[in-house]
Amino acid sequence: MSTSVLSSDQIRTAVAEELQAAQFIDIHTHLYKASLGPIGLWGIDELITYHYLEAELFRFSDITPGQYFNLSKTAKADLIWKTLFLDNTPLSEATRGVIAVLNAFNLPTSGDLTEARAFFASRNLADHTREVFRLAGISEAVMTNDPLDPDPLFRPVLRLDRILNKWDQHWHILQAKGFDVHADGSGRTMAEVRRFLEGWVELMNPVYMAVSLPDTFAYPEPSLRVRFLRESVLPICLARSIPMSLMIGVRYLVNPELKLAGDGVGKADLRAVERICLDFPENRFFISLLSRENQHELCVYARKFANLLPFGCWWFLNNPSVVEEMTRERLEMLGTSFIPQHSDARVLEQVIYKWRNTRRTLTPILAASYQNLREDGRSVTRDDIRRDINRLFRSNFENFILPAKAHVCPHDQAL
Ligand code: FIX
Ligand code: ZN
Repeated sequence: MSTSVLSSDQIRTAVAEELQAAQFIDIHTHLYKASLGPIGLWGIDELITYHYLEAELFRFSDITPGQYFNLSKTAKADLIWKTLFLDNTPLSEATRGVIAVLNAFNLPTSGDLTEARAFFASRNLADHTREVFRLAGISEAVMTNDPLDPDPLFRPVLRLDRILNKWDQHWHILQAKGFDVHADGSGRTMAEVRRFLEGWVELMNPVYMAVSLPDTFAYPEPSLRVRFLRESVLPICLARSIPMSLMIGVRYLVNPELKLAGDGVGKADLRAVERICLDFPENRFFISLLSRENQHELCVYARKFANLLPFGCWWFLNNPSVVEEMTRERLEMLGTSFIPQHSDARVLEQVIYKWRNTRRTLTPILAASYQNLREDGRSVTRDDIRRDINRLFRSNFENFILPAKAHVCPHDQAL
């Protein structure tokens, strides 16, 4: 316990120390645990060929996407390394992140990749994963898909993009599995999709369900997507007390040639969020929006609907200049009742720089909030700061999913 009142010039140091000491929950990643086999991405070649860096490569190099995507993984990494890290200064968020990972393992940040490749090749993935989580200051990561057996470092999420966004390309898979479903949603399709999802909920025990939605997402609307949400997905979420994560604002493949790097962003009409929260007041919604222009109104909606929990600075927003603006307006309008960040890491070691950047960016923002409070007449203690950071990066999430899962997170046991 530390009830001693902090002086003005002690606040920032206390915030930095408490952020550093806290173990965060990373609520949205594309990581996979080691025991799932070679589907998880890790190591220097995956770090350097991250789709954020592929997008940046094409701005500095005259190689075409067609030529690039025909290269081997090693050749792609060598080209990106030379172009973005040697021939130019790695000043972008994504390039600096690779430098931060190399530095975290005392690896050279210039020259070629020989030593880095040898280092990562020498690592045992399960041990490496624990070391990476320790360096990142996270106790657990929530995966976007799948695991079928419990692993305290990783929590599963049931991802619904193929059902909700690409039913026309996937309905036959369910039919082949014996579900009485139809391309046009007729007959028993809604009930059968519910049965399919209930089976996966039973198997996976997901902490929440999730879907990425386009900037044009509308609700209500006479679409199969909305029928699936209303008749199949949200009733299960309610029955099983599982939150639903809606990540809205993607313009998919604005440049198809760039493949995973080809998605863009669009401002969404948040009346869809308003109506869903109204129509399903017992359901709980994690909401993350991709457009910077939607962020302030998301804070307003979060003040109207307690079943709406804003989370993260997603994707193109995960840059200090935008994270600062979003976090400040969230604190001003929501206090600590939101989740500031998730990593969205696709490559294991990215959590090291993504969470270091979050701590670095949030320190002055949180410190300024406490300074203002102190100047307005209420003293601030280190206990206040510790409690608030725990709420922002752990208990807001745990409480939102808690009714679904009696989860004793590994953080409460010595790792
Ligand atoms: O839909 C998602 O989960 C997005 O985060 C990804 O599709 C996106 O490519 C990404 O990894 C952004 O950081
Ligand atoms: Zn993601």
